[in-house]
Amino acid sequence: MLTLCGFAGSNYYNKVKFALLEKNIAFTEELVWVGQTDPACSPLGKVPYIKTPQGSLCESAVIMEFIEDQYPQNPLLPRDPLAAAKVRELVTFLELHLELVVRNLYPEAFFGGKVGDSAKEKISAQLEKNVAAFAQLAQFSPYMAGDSLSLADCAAVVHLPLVSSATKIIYGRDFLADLPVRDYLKRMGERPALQQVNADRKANTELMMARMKAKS
Ligand SMILES: N[C@@H](CCC(=O)N[C@@H](CS)C(=O)NCC(=O)O)C(=O)O
Repeated sequence: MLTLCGFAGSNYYNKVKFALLEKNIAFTEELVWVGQTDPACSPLGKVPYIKTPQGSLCESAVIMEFIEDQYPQNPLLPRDPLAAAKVRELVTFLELHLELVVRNLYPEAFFGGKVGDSAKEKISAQLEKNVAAFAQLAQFSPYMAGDSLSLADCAAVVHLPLVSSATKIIYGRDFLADLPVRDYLKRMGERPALQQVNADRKANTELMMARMKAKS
């Protein structure tokens, strides 16, 4: 049996969890907060990581590829190599060019910290450019990479809401407003797997905030 380790407030944790649920793979969850990770499983102390009877794995993109290879049912990658690479291309844009950029705003957007004005300007310019590039690749028809659910949707459903909410909070404008993201997320929100992920995320986020408050 596979164990998913981390916490349900984490977007990268939820990407893996959504894939496991959609693929109907049996798994258990182990609640591990940042600071409590097992260094043998996650040398950088990040979540998620997984434990399998054969060994552990960290880095969500690597975990997703392993899951696809190990459990071929309900595939999240097309068989055609170029189509599969187009899915990975979208995941790279979602993570490297959107989420990792907008992540620099989280301290102020969500955790009561402060981000400097010059950093905000830099992030805004970078996001502007990266969102326009992402818009050229994303299909929303009805899924991120076309007519079937893929790894790109697993990434999109967890990262896009953060891009929208962080930019709205910091700049007063949703940088994804011109893309059909709201309709897409509404459609995806009809899936039981995403309903479960989101319900668990809300409960865990409250727990995380209470923990942070108790520590400060
Ligand atoms: N590249 C990593 C990113 C994971 C990540 O950033 N996780 C966050 C939680 S959402 C974390 O563990 N942060 C703690 C840290 O970076 O020390 C992945 O895809 O798994």
